[in-house]
Amino acid sequence: MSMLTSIKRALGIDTRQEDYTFTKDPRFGHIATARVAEKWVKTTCGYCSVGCGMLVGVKDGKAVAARGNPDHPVNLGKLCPKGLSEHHVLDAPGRATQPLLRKDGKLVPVSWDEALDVMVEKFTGIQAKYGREALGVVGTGQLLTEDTYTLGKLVQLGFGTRNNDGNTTLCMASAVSGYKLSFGSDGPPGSYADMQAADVILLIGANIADNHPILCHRLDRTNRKGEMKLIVVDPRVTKTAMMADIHLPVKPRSDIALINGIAHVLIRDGLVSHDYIAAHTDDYAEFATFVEQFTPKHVAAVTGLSEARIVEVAHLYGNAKAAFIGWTMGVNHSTQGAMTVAAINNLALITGHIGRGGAAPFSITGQCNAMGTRETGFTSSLPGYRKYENAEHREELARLWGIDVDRIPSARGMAYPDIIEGAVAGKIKALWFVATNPVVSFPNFSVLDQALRSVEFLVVQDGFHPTPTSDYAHLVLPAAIWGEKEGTYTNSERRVSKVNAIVTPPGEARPDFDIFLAIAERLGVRDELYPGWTTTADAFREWQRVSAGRMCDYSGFTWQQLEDEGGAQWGGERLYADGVFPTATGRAKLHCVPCLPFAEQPDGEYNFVLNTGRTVEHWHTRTKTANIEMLDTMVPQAWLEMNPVDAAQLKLKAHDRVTVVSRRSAVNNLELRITGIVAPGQVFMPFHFSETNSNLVTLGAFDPISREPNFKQCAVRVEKFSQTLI
Ligand SMILES: Nc1nc2c(c(=O)[nH]1)N[C@H]1C(S)=C(S)[C@@H](COP(=O)(O)OP(=O)(O)OC[C@H]3O[C@@H](n4cnc5c(=O)[nH]c(N)nc54)[C@H](O)[C@@H]3O)O[C@H]1N2
Ligand SMILES: Nc1nc2c(c(=O)[nH]1)N[C@H]1C(S)=C(S)[C@@H](COP(=O)(O)OP(=O)(O)OC[C@H]3O[C@@H](n4cnc5c(=O)[nH]c(N)nc54)[C@H](O)[C@@H]3O)O[C@H]1N2
Ligand code: SF4
Ligand SMILES: [Mo]
Repeated sequence: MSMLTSIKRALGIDTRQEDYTFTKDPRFGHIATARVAEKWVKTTCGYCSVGCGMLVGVKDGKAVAARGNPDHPVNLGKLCPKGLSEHHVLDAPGRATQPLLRKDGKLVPVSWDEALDVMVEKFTGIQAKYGREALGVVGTGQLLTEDTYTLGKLVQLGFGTRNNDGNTTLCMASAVSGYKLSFGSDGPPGSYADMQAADVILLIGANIADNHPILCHRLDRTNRKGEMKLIVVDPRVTKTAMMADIHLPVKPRSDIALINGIAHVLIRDGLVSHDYIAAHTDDYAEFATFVEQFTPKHVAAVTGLSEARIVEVAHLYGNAKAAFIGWTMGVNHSTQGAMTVAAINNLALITGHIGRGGAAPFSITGQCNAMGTRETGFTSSLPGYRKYENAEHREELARLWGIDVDRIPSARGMAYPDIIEGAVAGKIKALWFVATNPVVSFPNFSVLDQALRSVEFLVVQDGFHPTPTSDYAHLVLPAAIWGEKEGTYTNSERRVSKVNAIVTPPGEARPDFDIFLAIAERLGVRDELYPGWTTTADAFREWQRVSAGRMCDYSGFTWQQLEDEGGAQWGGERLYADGVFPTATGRAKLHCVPCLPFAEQPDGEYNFVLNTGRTVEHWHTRTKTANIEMLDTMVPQAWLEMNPVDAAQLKLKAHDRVTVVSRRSAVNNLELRITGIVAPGQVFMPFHFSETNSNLVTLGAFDPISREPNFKQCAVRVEKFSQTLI
């Protein structure tokens, strides 16, 4: 061990990171100073949709440090623990470094040429045999916008299958559908700044303290201007609920009753804006009649809240100068997700709390580029929020691309859950997963397992291997990840930000974009679909032309400007300031939304409602965060939260190991946490851990409109874990 290393060790400095240099000082002896990176690369965080700007320090070709960009308007220099440790992902163990092809049952290394030749041969062979739509593709909200746009063209126009969707259907689909139902188009109307301008903020099913920490910072009391009231609607006492002025611990899935009840009180007590309703909405009379039944008494019975609380919250919302509603997965992850979003939009519309500073119904997105996927589309919409069923939209795209209009589908293909069920039913024979890990993230694992085993050819394109999903693959394509490629992400407030390459990808891993072009080449469509393209900048330029004049118009942006200015928001700070909506009448639609019980109610045998979600330290299926030591050691395993009343009844003690059993399967060996965070009759577990996979027990029930799964409620029982049972 060198003397320098022993000094570093003695000082408790991590010698592996080599982030320090030492100088001799006559007074203090050796002094450690942070090693100055050779350069700092500006980029955007690749985890969540807050979209923090960051600077990554590079030394000797390695990323050695990450800092918040003090000039970035989103985060003003702050980062959460995942952002601060994000550079470690670039040399984390477990990266996929070479293409692997299954031969005689085993995944063996092959050249890129062989890998892609086989892939194209298999896919086109299967399509020739079973029809073009026998190929299903599932992408992600974690690719660059340029990647997603390129992939959409490849799948829909190159392979000619409509069955193209993304993990975003497990996430944002209900918000997209709800916005379309109310406003005629997707597009979150507000901005983060509205959270500081609002005098009332209602957060529904959004635990932003864990999941959007830097956005949450804007709500911190020290950041509050004036007398803002924070109301949090969540069955759990989350960290965010603990910050609230009013926490509404609603019974699971009673949100629609609460929202309709608020509308009832607003109308009853004259707190609606008749001017806004008359000028900018349709179907108010029907709506007002519909919510008559949602009296405070009725709503109190459904939600478990007191009548007085419901009236108090309605009055706060109705009397606010500017009220903001933010929501995330507690709303979207439901068989009634799309309609719950429409109900939220109703509140904003009848009070005119939309299109003004501080006033917006705002879907907080999840993944770093969930928005980019929505805009470039080719899943539930055509690129640029165009509609499959609109002939003019299709013709416009055909003109822009110089192709025959017949090649553009006039209806969307299968959504993600339907692709999976289609594989089980023998309709989908080949599957391609790009940057998603469904074995951990898709509900009701046994059906997915059947699907993955049923297809004739399964390709998994991922930055890591093995993953629980790549273990099933016939072909694994090693991809570059965040920090190894260049392009843009769009955050929750429609801010398009620049993402830069910091290091080169490990081994033979290649950027997703390069992989798509190489496949297009083999399909013989490269010149037609991507004329002269070599880099993602080419994709960005075409996307600018395709989005020009649309709501999500990128035509005025340049990459340089996005990098220099910390991004730019398409649509400006807020949409619908003029009250004109992209519907046939130019008015928004009010919807009558019934509150239905969730699909699988607890009973004598399965007596708990299981809720699943997240914690600040981990990202989704942990392919990244399990490999970042400082994050994984903070939260190394999953747990189950249970109320003390239930634990006493089941004679369980803190730290007991338990098994969660549903009608479908069981999750073994979870640590029990006895806590008032969950109400009696409910239990909660994080979904991050493949070892204790929550989706073994969750339910395969989907929203009929958005196709989003009902991840947040299913019926389970809890037993003491017994080693002998496994
Ligand atoms: N640290 C971290 N941050 C992340 C992610 C991550 O994996 N880790 N993932 C990102 C992604 S993709 C997403 S989509 C977001 C998700 O962000 P969130 O939506 O905040 O995350 P969840 O924990 O899934 O669910 C939010 C809350 O919904 C509540 N809930 C459950 N049932 C109901 C109900 O019936 N009604 C109401 N009102 N609430 C209910 C849960 O108790 C939970 O507290 O986070 C993003 N940020
Ligand atoms: N029970 C339950 N299940 C849930 C949820 C829940 O709350 N409860 N939440 C749902 C939600 S909201 C979401 S968004 C999903 C997320 O579910 P997934 O999409 O399955 O989650 P990730 O772990 O983010 O998977 C992304 C994969 O892409 C790889 N990857 C990362 N970057 C790149 C890249 O640039 N290129 C390529 N090719 N690969 C890359 C990663 O290694 C990882 O394997 O989970 C859903 N599942
Ligand atoms: S809040 Fe989200 S975007 Fe910001 S540093 Fe954390 S994970 Fe990254
Ligand atoms: Mo998500």
